[in-house]
Amino acid sequence: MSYTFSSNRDRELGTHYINDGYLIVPVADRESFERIQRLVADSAGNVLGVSAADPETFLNTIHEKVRANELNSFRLEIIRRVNAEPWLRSDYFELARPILECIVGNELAMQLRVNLSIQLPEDDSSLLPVHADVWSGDSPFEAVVWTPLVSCYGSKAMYILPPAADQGLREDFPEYATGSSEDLFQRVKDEVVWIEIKTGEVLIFNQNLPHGNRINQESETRWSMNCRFKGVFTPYGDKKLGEFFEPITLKPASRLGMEYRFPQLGRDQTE
Ligand SMILES: O=C(O)CCC(=O)C(=O)O
Ligand SMILES: [Fe+2]
Repeated sequence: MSYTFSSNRDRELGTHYINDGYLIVPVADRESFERIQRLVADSAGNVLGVSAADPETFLNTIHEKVRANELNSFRLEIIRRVNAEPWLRSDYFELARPILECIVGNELAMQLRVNLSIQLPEDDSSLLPVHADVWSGDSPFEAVVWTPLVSCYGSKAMYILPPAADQGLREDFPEYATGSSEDLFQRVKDEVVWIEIKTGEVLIFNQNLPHGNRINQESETRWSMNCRFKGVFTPYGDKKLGEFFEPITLKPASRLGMEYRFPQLGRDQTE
């Protein structure tokens, strides 16, 4: 008989995460989700000088109020405002705490700023071409928690290349490494999985796999937030502890270990 140290459920979720590259689960804390969705909608409303009655309808129809050429400064201003709320990051963490503990660990580092994406219908000016975060300096130990503030389907969503297809791409990679990201997308477009996800759910994905988005051809605007998490003691890429990540759930034994200094030997003993 072989022994195991994790529950059946953790092993099952872990296998899905490894084989599919992502998991979609209900938010662990519905109130936190509603607070965050409301904060983003109210911040957007304040920037525009209008009131956001029903947050989801307001966000879905923001293209009636914001033009593509104003979108990036609008988005950055909302990011600034929502990240100024002291509770934002702890509420964001609560959306995904159990799945993070299952997939990443229970001593976690969290990105200092939660990001926001807005994809207006038919707008080609704010797309994220196919990429893996790890290609541009993220640590391969990071996972992304991606939260839709409106339901996402079709081209309103993001896509990810599953691990099996990523393996195939690796064999052809030298051909594409110097080409355009559009060539790379054409190579994988029939193999990517479009993530269909509703409000009240959260996506956790492996950012080592190629992913991105295309022009949103649906009639609603996409709003999603994303934030990276990793085990505090796993290796860091360009995004360092203190500058980009902050420990959020250090345990007492780790605190003691990090602070520990051996007692100094007396002068006469060292000479
Ligand atoms: O939201 C998207 O479409 C892509 C997000 C992304 O690339 C990321 O969170 O790393
Ligand atoms: Fe990414």
